[in-house]
Amino acid sequence: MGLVDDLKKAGKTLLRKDVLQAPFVQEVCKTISNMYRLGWDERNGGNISCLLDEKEVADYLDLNNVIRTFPLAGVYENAFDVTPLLGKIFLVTGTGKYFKNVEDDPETNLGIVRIAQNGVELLWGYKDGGRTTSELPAHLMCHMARLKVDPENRVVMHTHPTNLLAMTYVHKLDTNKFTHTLWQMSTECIVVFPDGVEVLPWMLCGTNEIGVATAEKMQSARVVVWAMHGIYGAGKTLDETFGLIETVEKASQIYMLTAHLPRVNTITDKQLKQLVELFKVDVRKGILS
Ligand code: 2HA
Ligand code: ZN
Repeated sequence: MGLVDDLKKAGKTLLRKDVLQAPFVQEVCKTISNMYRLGWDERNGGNISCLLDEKEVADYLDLNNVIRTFPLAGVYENAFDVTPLLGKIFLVTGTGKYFKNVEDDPETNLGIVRIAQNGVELLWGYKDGGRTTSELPAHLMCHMARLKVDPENRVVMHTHPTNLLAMTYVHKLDTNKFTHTLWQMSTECIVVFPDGVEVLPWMLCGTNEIGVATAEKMQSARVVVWAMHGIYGAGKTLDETFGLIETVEKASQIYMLTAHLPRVNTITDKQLKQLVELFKVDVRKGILS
C-alpha cells in the first residue's frame, strides 16, 4: 500500500466515532434495561436483533476488520438459508447473556455481526469470546419474512412477558380466539395490533424448526406467541416493537386479572368495528363477527 492509502486509512481511523455512543447501541441498551425491569427477561431470557444501516455503522467501525467468524446456527450446529440477508449487518444480543447486565457492559453482551455465506462475521462485541443468541435462526428467518411484507422492518424482539406466558396456560391456543380475547382487554389493542397475534403451540426453542414456524406466522402478523415460553415481535424501530409487545402484555395482564371473575362488561365486536373504522386500520379478517 502506498503512502496516500496509508494516510487515508489513518485519517478514517481518527475520524471514526465511539461505537458505545452510537444511537443504535444506546437505544438497544435502554430498551433491554426496560424489558429487564418489567420482569420479562429473567436470567438469560430474551434476545433482540436489529438490522443496521451499513453506512451508519461505517462511521463507527472498520467494516473490513472481521474480528472472528463463527457458524450461522442456533442450539444445533446446522446452518440455514440466509441468502436474502447476505452482507447485512445486525446488532444482536449474545447467547447466554443476561439482559440485567447489558447496559453496564454492552461490548461483552452485544455483538455487531455481518451475515456471510459460511457464517457470522463479528465486527464488534462479544468481548469474552461469545457469539450470537441461540435463537439466531428464528431471528433471521423472521427478518426475512417481515422484510418481504414490510421493507422497512428492522427489529425482531423475543422476550418472556409474565402475563402473556400465564395466559398461554389458561387460554385456548387458537390464533383467532387468542387475538379476539386480547382485543377485548383494552380499547387501544385493535388499533395497535390490528393484524392480531399468531399463536404457536409449545415447540423446542433454539431450533431451525421453530424458526421456520415463527417466520411463517410472521408473514401475517408482527406478533407471534410461543405458548408456555414467550413472544416474538417485529417492527420498524425498537420503540415500535417494544410498544407492540408492551400492549400485548398489558392486555394479557387485564385478562389474567379478570379471567377468574364474572365478566359483567366487555368491548363488543360492534365497538371493535367502530375503532377499526375510526382509526382506518387494516384489521385481520375472520375474527370480528
Ligand atoms: O435466549 O429466551 O428462547 C434465551 C431465550 C431462548
Ligand atoms: Zn426465550
